[in-house]
Amino acid sequence: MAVTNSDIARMFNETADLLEIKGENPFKVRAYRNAARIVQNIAKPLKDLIEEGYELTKIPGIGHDLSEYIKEIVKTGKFSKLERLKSEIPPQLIDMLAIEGLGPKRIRTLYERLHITSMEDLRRAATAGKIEKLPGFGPVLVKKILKGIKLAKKAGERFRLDVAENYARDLVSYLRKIPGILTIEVAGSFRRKKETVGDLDILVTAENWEKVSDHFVKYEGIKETVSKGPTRSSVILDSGLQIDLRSVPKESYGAALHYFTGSKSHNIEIRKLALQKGLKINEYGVFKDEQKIAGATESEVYKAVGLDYIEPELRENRGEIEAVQKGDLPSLVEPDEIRGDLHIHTRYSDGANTIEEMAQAAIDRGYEYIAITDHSKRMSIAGGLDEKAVLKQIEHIQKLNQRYKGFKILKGIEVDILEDGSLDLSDEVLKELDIVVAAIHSKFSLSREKQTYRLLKAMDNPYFIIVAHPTGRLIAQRQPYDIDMQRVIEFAKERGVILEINAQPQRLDLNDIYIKMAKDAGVKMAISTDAHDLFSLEYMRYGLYQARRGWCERVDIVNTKSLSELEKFIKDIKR
Ligand code: DGT
Ligand code: CA
Ligand code: CA
Repeated sequence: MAVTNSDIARMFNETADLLEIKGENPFKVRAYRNAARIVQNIAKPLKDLIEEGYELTKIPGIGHDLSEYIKEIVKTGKFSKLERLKSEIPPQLIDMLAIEGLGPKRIRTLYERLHITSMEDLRRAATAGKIEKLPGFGPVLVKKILKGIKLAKKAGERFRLDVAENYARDLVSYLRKIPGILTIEVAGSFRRKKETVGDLDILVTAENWEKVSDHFVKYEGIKETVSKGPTRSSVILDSGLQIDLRSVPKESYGAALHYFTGSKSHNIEIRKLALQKGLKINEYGVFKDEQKIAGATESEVYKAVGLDYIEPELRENRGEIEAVQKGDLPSLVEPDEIRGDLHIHTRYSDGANTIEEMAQAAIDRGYEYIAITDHSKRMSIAGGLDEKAVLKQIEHIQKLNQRYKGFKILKGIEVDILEDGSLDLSDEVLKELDIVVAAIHSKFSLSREKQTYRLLKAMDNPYFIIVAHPTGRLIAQRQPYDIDMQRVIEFAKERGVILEINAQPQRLDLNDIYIKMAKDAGVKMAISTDAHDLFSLEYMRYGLYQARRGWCERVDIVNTKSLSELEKFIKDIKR
């Protein structure tokens, strides 16, 4: 069984939920939720770490018990504590967790007070007006629950790119071992690096499809085989992720890859172009009067319709076809152009590693610089720094910098933007720092007017350099706060400040659309990992994908600059 970090995190979260439904000790519940968060944040598969003989307890936050649980899950694919809990709780109570507005606490109340154990019980009690009278419920919530019961039946869930990547990696390495398999490639939205994917579309070329398909449906961790056919088989994994596996003839590979990479609306535009040239295009090739004229490679397909190759990240029908026709397709920013990371936490606030460890990990990645940006005082739950602590950290960094050659730690802060748009530290302290990253962490529900004013006012501070995670969204968890991004972008241009592309796969904030808007407005961006441990420096690539989807070139991204260029650029922002 191919166990990913996301699988482990999911099991820990489920365990926490079920313990809470049972009314267990809140500390125990919280311990599992913390564990899930830690596991989810480790960029390297725990399975690999275990195989390499790495001692898991060395990972901050993972103690002896947790390390044993992880080993059990990786080894067996199951978590016995969770299995036991599942057998003790009516299964439909667990399903209710998927309903918006129903968390473990409320489910417990429903069970204790009204003896609800099934969706049907729930629906009936809701319509009979019994639920709205319970403490912590009310008519608005009951409406939401009734809607949720319907939604739960459809549940069109999408998967975050990093989560899908975990599943894809393991499945592809399983498929690779099948004898006679020649090539494997994941197409679809996954190849376009969309922030979430609906399903995985995998293309294979093989000597014997039959055999490949037989092996495929035997993959461990399959919940359901949807279909098994002559050119395509589909399964659903335990996590709910659907996999479409397709067999492609070698001579049509490029045409198939192009077709199944999409997007659908990009494909439609390409097909229109082909028709204008008297050509027909489909997943088997490009045809002129029934004669195949192209199809082995994607470049061939594009060439046949008179175009240069278009990178998958651009294939969203957002102007890429006109651009390529005019010869001004962007030359997208590349991973090896990134020279540093400008948003990093350490143990000084809520990070798991020391400054020294983060710096070493950055040096190992070949970076020229990082900015240490711990939280400011208002973020006291995260152990934020007051003015004295900032000055102490500055001294520490200055001392450390004497050690390095060709590498520099920039003295920074992630300063909290308060409700009125002022910053959480005084200018006297901010001016001692190389780089001030600022973010909204509270009062998400302000009106659009107020929220926008709050951020613009903050950006007007003379030491303000980068807006961190500008919209505050968490993918599939939290909506962005209501803010006029058009105005934020205009003001960023006017004021010369930098917008962050937060690379954490659950944030990706700015998203691809805003990135393109910012680029078009001439605003510079920083791709930053917001790393809270050294593994998370790996997140850089997720930010890069979105930057590429937003048409960014090297010049649009400030952390492609050399240290001296960057220092000059920052100096010019300060007033
Ligand atoms: P997803 O899975 O919702 O994240 O998005 P995609 O883009 O992976 O979409 P999916 O899985 O439905 O289909 C994979 C690709 O197949 C899609 O990007 C383009 C191609 N495709 C699917 N249906 C059609 C169609 O009706 N016409 C054309 N031209 N292409 C299609
Ligand atoms: Ca797909
Ligand atoms: Ca599909």
